[in-house]
Amino acid sequence: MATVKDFRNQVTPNWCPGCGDFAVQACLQRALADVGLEPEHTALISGIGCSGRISGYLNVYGFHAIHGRSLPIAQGIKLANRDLTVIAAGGDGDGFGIGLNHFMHAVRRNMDITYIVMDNAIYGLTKGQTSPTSAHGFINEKKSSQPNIEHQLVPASVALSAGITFLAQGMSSNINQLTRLIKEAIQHKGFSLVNVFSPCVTYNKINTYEWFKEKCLNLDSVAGYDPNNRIQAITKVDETQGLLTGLIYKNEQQPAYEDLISGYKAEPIVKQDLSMERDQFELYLREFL
Ligand SMILES: Cc1ncc(C[n+]2csc(CCOP(=O)(O)OP(=O)(O)O)c2C)c(N)n1
Ligand code: SF4
Repeated sequence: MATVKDFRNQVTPNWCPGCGDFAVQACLQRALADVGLEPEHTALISGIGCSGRISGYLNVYGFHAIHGRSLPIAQGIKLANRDLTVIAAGGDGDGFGIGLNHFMHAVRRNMDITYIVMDNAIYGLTKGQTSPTSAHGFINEKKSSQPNIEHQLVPASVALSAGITFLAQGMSSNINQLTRLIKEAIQHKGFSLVNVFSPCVTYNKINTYEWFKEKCLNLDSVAGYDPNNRIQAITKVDETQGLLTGLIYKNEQQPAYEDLISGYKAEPIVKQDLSMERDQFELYLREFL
């Protein structure tokens, strides 16, 4: 059985010292080992951004996609080989800005993949512009003297309104909770989102580790909170403006997209003879052109 070490590769991440994404990588590696996966049965597809580099840092199949497009690629991979555990990952700009449309459709489609967003409320890679999760009034003094005039998007609200079947939020400074949430997300049969408050220590001097710790309500300590209750989930997200961690909502009754397609015979992609397919394709062309 694979250990945490088996999920590491030799590449040294070039994230800034203290970046929250280090913890996400560590928790993901631990979660993959804990659920009993093997590297060759796992694919990690990431978008563009500092966070998007994560697919190069794990010893699993990796695909560093284009900006905002990790989810369509992840869904294609899952449909092509349902034996793979497919994880998509990226930043808040990647997932909730340019990729928001794909996010909402992936949610309502409910394919069995896990999406991990490293939410630092900023565009880190491009040096600190506001992102969809930057608060109204947010200022990055290095970028602009003007406060953000746009209003913030709350990913958890968007996810719930699109019909998500597994919704969790964690923070980089709480690795036990984050590892547990990633494990549960991977084990969930359907689309799961783990939105992680993962501070950018270089460009975001407002939404720091301390800030998230102080502002976020930890659902683990809320007596009587029932993550199976959608109305409770919507209310809690609304009350806290999305500043909460823990398992927010889970619906195990809805079948995953791929289970609704009849007649699929699971066949690992590696066993397919692609040259045969090419020959057949040539014959097809000769016949019809
Ligand atoms: C189509 C396209 N538009 C814009 C960019 C420039 N760009 C690269 S990363 C990025 C945003 C990164 O922010 P986020 O997704 O939040 O990730 P982070 O770097 O904060 O981890 C942008 C706008 C791009 N690479 N491709
Ligand atoms: S710029 Fe920010 S998000 Fe990017 S690696 Fe550095 S700390 Fe992390």
